[in-house]
Amino acid sequence: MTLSALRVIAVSCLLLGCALAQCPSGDDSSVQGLLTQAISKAKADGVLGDKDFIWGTATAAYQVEGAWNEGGRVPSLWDNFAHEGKASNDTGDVAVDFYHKYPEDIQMMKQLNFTHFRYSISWPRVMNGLQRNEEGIQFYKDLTAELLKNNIEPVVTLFHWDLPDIYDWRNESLVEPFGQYADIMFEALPDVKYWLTLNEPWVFCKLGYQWGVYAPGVVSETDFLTCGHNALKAHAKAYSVWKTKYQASRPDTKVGITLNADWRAALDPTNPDDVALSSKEMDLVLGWFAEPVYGSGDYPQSLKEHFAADAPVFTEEEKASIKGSSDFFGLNFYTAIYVDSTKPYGQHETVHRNGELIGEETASEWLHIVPWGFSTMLKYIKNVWNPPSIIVTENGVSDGRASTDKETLVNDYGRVKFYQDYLTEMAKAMIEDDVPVTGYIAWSLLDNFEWSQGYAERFGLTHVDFDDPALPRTVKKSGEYFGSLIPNVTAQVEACSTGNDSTVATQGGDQQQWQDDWQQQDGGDNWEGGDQQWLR
Ligand code: GBH
Repeated sequence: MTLSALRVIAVSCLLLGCALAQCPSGDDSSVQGLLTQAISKAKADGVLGDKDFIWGTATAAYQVEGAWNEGGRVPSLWDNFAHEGKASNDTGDVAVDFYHKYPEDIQMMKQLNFTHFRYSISWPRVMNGLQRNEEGIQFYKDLTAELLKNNIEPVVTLFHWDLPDIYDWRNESLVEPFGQYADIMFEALPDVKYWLTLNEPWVFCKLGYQWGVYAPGVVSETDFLTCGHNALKAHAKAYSVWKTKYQASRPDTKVGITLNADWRAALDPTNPDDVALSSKEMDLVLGWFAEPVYGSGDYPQSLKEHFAADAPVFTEEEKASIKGSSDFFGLNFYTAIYVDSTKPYGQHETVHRNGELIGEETASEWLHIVPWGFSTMLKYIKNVWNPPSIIVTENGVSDGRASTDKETLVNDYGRVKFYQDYLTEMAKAMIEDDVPVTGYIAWSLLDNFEWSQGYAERFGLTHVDFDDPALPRTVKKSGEYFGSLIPNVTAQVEACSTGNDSTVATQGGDQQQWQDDWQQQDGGDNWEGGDQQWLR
């Protein structure tokens, strides 16, 4: 390094704070060090191809857009459900007004150094029945153009639960219209490199058509199976439209589906019945959709046996169209639960083992912090389906119940620790078990409409003040954390591949610095297992 280069570094370090980006040694166990090793390995193994690792944040149309009756948008099932007071008496009518504020939000993503942004298209905004709504289509063209102008790549979901209210997932007649809708959007957005057809069919089918806690609020013993069946057909339809009309001219673009599941762990790993039941539960949750798409083209055997005569049946032609209909494995991962076979079926899930919680509580009743569940899930997916790549399309944690004070919510060191611990597990699965993760997308960019919980649970990397009609955004500590992590890891990966160390000016340091900050803030509280009540 020349003397003048050293001077530049010294000066910028004084002004901005800096880190010397070096290729970490194999025993560097910091989050940055592990991520660098993991991503460097994915590069060397050819898993990433000629692409860089995806670092993104996510939102979904109904949770952020608002403008529910503007620009020719027609009602969705969620508008109706919320207007009936079924979402904790909140609605997405205004949400966080992303419809009008997206240019400002894109500047924020850019400032936080994200390379990708996952958004969803509101079907009822772009189509009124089978009619195109040009104003709605234009909105997504503008949004996409603004992202690209700022060097942020869109990852676009076609369906994140806001079904036009003329449709019903129990009726196969929506499969064709979904294909037409997909066709219109593929055509309208030629620069999009990543498409997701459906977000979490398990959730919108089970919660919408069995338990009735999500729109359309149907309570039934079997309708969720019909929903899932049509969801798989609709997904396959969109994928086949893609393949026949667009794939040849856009060879660089990938299309897939994204699935969720909580990891199911045997309550007593030495009890074969607990082990067998947890594996069956994985089939019923993740295998229900993953086995048709990434495996045999058909439902898992255990699902067919479990539902017997109620299990829907695919034709051979349908199986052939569903099998292989996703270019990558999209995974939304949050938490884990235990399975206790000594309890009656249906009451066999528990979060306690010997009186101890599986993980720390959060503002969401269902979400306990279980970092080891993440690596376990990633390894499971690799072992069972061996996909060419896995994109983590959502991962995040909620607060907002224990405190509603803005200062407290913005200083979300508990969320910083959540991300550090989950990212550590992801990196380890990539390094030690060759799990081919090619991207990680945090849920969510913004505090937003959390479905049946309304605005009470906050998942954002940025705070939204819902009491101020202007809905101002404030970056939280967790947002800042990504803002420094992403360029640091990217520079280190670069240093590993070229053998040249480089210096990057950063806003913050590695894990130790965040721990020190938190301890100062919290009056010397303990980073590991301290009093984190305020996180909830
Ligand atoms: C994601 O689902 C969604 O894609 C996203 O829109 C959402 O904001 C995010 O999670 C955070 O929740 O208590 O029985 O009603 C994650 C999986 C499964 C989590 C259903 C919430 C509710 C269970 N979701 N679960 S229940």
